[in-house]
Amino acid sequence: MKNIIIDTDAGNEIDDQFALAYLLLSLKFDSDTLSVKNLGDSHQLSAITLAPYKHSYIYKNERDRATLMRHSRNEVEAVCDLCGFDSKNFIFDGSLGYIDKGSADMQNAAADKIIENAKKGKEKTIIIAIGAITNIALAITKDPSIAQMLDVIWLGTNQTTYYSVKEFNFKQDKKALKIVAESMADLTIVPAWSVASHLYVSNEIGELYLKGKGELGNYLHELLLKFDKGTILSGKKIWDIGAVAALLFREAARLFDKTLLNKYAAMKIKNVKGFTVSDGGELIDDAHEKDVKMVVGFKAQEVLRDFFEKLDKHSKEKCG
Ligand SMILES: [Ca+2]
Repeated sequence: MKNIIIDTDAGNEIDDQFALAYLLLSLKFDSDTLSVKNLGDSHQLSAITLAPYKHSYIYKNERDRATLMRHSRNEVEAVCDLCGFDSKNFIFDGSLGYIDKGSADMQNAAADKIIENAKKGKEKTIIIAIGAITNIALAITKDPSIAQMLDVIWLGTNQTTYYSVKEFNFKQDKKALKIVAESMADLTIVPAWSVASHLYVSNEIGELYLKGKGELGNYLHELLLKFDKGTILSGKKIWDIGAVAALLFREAARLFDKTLLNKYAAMKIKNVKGFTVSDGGELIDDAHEKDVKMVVGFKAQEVLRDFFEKLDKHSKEKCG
């Protein structure tokens, strides 16, 4: 059984809530769209860890980091509850500060949980990381021996062809990415622009596929409406489900043949040799031996369809 940890800053935006729900529902239901059967037979969620963040789009005036982390915990608890997952003893607070700023908390429950999982598993622990990558870097710094037992899928940076790579998750803690990229951990990066940015849910889509889809659907719909600008196609990029999708696409490929990844899983990945972060905070390559996997594209509409199908199944199950 492969252990999965999801590391989230759920109090920041709304996409983490979708990603957590997508992961929990994907452990429960087969995917008709992506041809992934029984993910829950081979994978289990073993912890939810909370990442630092410095401001919130949904708790607008809040700046206190400890309060922001409590907001994340509340959001995680709410989504787990609506998915029928008992989150008691599953949520672990992470660092409030960043390695970049020299303010990271070396002692934190999230990093300890990551270390514990990496050490106990026969197989690598998968970490779906959808915030600043601080907790994972801290775990590796604290016990470098665990790095080779980590398989990190991180939503962050932008494609290098985009005008800037300084995306929110990356720019909060660049040194953390440097530590993870240069470690022995497997690292798959799902860039925000222009990969996850295709995962756009407009109000019109929300009306059709979120609203009325059980309590979970209504909760996610309410979150979406926080970004309603009252215009046609107003909505939100649900970036973070891209990291869960990368795991599902990979599983779809594993079930067929890895060499057929692009054909069956509809996700294109390139290997970047020696990928890391320069002292000046820029993304560079050829700096060391390890390959990092960079997702350069996937069929976003398949991901959204898969998510909405699973949400529909869940709502029907809950209703009766
Ligand atoms: Ca996030």
